[in-house]
Amino acid sequence: MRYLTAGESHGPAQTAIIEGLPANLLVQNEAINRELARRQLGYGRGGRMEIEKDQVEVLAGLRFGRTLGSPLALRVLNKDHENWLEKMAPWGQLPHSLDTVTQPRPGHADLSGALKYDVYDIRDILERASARETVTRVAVGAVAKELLKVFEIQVYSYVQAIGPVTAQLPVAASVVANYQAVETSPVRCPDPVVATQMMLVIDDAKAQGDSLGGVFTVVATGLPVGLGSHVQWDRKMDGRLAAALMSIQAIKGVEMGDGFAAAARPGSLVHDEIFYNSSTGYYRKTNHAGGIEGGITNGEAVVCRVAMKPIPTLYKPLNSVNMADHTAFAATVERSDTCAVPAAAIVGEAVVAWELALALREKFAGDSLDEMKANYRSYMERVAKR
Ligand code: EPS
Repeated sequence: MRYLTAGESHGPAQTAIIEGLPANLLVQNEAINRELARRQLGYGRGGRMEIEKDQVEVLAGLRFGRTLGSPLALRVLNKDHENWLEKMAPWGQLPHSLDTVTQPRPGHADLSGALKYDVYDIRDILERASARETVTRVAVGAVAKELLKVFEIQVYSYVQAIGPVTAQLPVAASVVANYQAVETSPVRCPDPVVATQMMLVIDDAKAQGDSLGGVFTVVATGLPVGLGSHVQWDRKMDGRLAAALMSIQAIKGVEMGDGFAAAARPGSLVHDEIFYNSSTGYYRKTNHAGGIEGGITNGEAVVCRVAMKPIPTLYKPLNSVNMADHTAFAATVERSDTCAVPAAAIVGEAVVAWELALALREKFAGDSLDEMKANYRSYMERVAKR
């Protein structure tokens, strides 16, 4: 199973093609749109989210809400495109040379991209580098979630830190047990007192023309033992999840389970002891490993913690150099998000859902959903007897 996305931030649409889904998977329009709406929420977004009301269109691969086994083609229109018809036209030319972007913003793909792709107008780079692309990742992730749900696998996310404000949260299993508190929080933080502090620092940053990053956690529950493999570097589940999460715009760090904190503790306090119960089989009382040992899921919840840098499009000027004449200037912009950590958490869910669905397809294969389910059942019966 694989997917590709295409789309520029102010172009006509964001598009994706998913290939390799089993036939007969039910995919609800509402399920995808619900995920798209969750991505649009979050305290600290800018003016663009007032314009967009993301809704998916299916162009191929579904009949009457069921997959055909053929490529699934998805499209989400960029409403803002109508304000960019001339500047983002596929044919013709830029109407005013003054519209050429030659001032790279620090922290963006602007400068490196313009040099690498040998383009004069930085817009050729920034349009695709934009986090608008995460719309399609969430749509693809929503389809992956529909597949995971058949196998009772759920994916959650919550925000632990925004800028300097960090919540002291219980273990992931406890947070997802009380998930309503996350879903109703404007910053996806289950502690309402800390959530208020987070909103205050976002307000402060906005007033100062600055931006804020943060830390979010993605949790997947209900996983079978045995997704991913120890046998080859590129099959390790933790490596694949880390790569997927790092591929999200502005992500700078990923931890599995206790991550960096485990490096400071002795092994006796890090490794999860193994127990057995004749009705439920092998289990652990702790989950420091974050659900993955040796690159293989161990049946516990998968827990990934992810660090997002502050968005680099700032109202506050930062020094840069004009590529047209090498003169120094202070970069300023007119529109940006102050903080997009809650939205990034939803994107994190989506890419984790995709990687887990991919690993599930590799393990249980099958051209139809029933064939995949039969493979899953026979494996689970065998595992239960060990
Ligand atoms: C983004 C800049 C902003 C964000 C955008 C990502 O857009 P604009 O330049 O149009 O103001 O709103 O995010 C989205 C459009 C979105 O759907 O998340 C950037 O430069 O990455």
